Amino acid sequence: MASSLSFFHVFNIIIAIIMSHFGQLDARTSLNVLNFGARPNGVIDSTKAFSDAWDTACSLEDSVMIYVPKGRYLVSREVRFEGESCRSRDLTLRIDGTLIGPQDYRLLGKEENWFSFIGVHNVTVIGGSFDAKGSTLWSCKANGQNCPEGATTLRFMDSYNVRIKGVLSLNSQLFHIAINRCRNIKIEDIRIIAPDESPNTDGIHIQLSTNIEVRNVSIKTGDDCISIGPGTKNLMVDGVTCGPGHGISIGSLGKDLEEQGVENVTVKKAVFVRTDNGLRIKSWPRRSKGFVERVRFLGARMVNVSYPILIDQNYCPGNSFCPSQESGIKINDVIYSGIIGTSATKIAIKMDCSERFPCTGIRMQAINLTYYGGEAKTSCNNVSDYKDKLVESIYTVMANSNRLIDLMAIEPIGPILIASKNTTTIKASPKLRTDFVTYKLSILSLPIANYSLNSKASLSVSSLFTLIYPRHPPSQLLVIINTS
Ligand SMILES: *[C@@H]1O[C@H](CO)[C@@H](O)[C@H](O)[C@H]1NC(C)=O
Ligand SMILES: *[C@@H]1O[C@H](CO)[C@@H](O)[C@H](O)[C@H]1NC(C)=O
Ligand SMILES: *[C@@H]1O[C@H](CO)[C@@H](O)[C@H](O)[C@H]1NC(C)=O
Ligand SMILES: *[C@@H]1O[C@H](CO)[C@@H](O)[C@H](O)[C@H]1NC(C)=O
Ligand SMILES: *[C@@H]1O[C@H](CO)[C@@H](O)[C@H](O)[C@H]1NC(C)=O
Ligand SMILES: *[C@@H]1O[C@H](CO)[C@@H](O)[C@H](O)[C@H]1NC(C)=O
Ligand SMILES: *[C@@H]1O[C@H](CO)[C@@H](O)[C@H](O)[C@H]1NC(C)=O
Ligand SMILES: CC(=O)N[C@H]1CO[C@H](CO)[C@@H](O)[C@@H]1O
Repeated sequence: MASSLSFFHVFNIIIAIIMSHFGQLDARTSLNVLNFGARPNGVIDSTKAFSDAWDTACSLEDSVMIYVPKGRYLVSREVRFEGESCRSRDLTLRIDGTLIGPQDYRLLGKEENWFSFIGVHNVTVIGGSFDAKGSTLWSCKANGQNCPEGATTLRFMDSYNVRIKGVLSLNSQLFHIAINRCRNIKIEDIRIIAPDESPNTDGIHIQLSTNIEVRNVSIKTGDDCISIGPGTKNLMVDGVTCGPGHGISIGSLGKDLEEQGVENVTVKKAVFVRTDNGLRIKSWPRRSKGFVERVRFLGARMVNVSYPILIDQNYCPGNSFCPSQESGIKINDVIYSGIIGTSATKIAIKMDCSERFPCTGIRMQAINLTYYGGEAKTSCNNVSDYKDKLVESIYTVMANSNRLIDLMAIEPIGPILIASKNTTTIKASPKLRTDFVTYKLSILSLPIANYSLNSKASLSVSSLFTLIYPRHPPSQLLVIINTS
């Protein structure tokens, strides 16, 4: 008897464990916006339904999902999702439908945002299309009428632990996505679409925020694809296609005297198609305590880009607000590695730094930018220890450009270790000679040899690329293993 009791006891415990295991996935409370009065007919305004669903979700001490089924929902005013009084452990906004802005641009145009998330945490926005119908506002602006500034489609402020995934933003009035004073934000699998000529429609704008990841995003828009403002720290952008648009910009910086710096930014695997700029750092020529430190541009392909690599510390659109000053922004430790493709202008690399604070620690390797009309050129002002003449050597060899995207670069300190996708590692010890450098390579079982400037490695599976910095010990050697 006792043993059969304990049998049932064990059995019950097992059932309970299984239930709670699945409970993790299923037991979250799900709220359907249709039950709050949202109508998927594109006609009846669902603004209040979204706010009400959020308020209810926040009042629950649970994992809560707000579900937006397929259909078109008119949302003609700002929806503010405020987190201050949220009790839920985490909240998911799952959207299968399309949210559409009002025909009359003035309704949204007078709001700052369309969907704003203020002071939220543990929030996921997954799926959905946001069609702000910005074109009527842009034409108003193009006609120079008295137009409102417009609303940002999705804004996150003072928030942390947020994930935005699988969202499509169409024709925003102003910015598509803005991140302000946030931390731990993940943006992934996003598509952003607006025409070339749409004004101030930055794709993703980030400022005063820490630990931000942007992965696998495709951005076609009228302004910067990604703009990185003051106070951005620990940002990883991995996998972005940009164009049309103004490229990826750090800046504009230095508008204010008191300004936080931009620190530890990595942009990996970027593709720019016919954009105005590729990788840009820009600051106003104004006094400022801001700075840019530790930036890594690793692997980018340019297709007919006007300024593939640009540092512009004399950024002054319309020549207003620019007293004749030098930028106070100190730019230091920026690496460009594996930047290839075509420039639409002769000057493929332009660095116009502050005379007062010349750029320091600018390093380049494996750059192969060509210009249709002839040789691409570099223009450099006030870059410390960087002479125009030497720049020629930046144009290094690159055999299989398509594979570049597979490269990983590492810290340019000490011996080199670069791996191709085929994880074969290559070690090299730089040895400084008088004015150029020889590398000693040992590539697994391949012969050890010395290779110098522009020498082609006679290795069956590899091609050798070097960047030679006379006067400076090169910090990195880039080798591409051509596995095809
Ligand atoms: C956010 O989620 C994590 C785990 O997913 C949980 O540990 C934490 O308590 C949540 N934070 C809040 C403020 O609810
Ligand atoms: C990248 O994002 C798109 C949606 O924009 C998605 O369809 C695709 O599967 C994603 N790719 C990866 C590798 O996650
Ligand atoms: C720099 O940012 C990356 C994320 O892109 C992060 O993993 C790393 O820890 C940061 N480094 C420092 C020194 O904070
Ligand atoms: C490159 O872009 C410019 C406009 O920026 C255009 O005039 C030119 O035809 C393009 N060249 C190629 C080869 O696509
Ligand atoms: C640079 O890239 C072009 C293609 O854009 C290619 O034809 C050329 O061979 C490359 N140069 C070197 C030195 O690898
Ligand atoms: C490499 O160069 C050094 C001196 O520059 C020389 O002593 C050494 O024998 C060379 N090694 C090979 C494998 O050629
Ligand atoms: C990776 O490289 C090694 C030698 O460098 C080669 O033997 C191997 O076949 C390569 N693997 C692939 C998948 O290309
Ligand atoms: C110190 C230095 O190199 N200053 C240069 C900064 O750039 C301006 C504009 O090209 C030059 O005139 C300065 O000589």
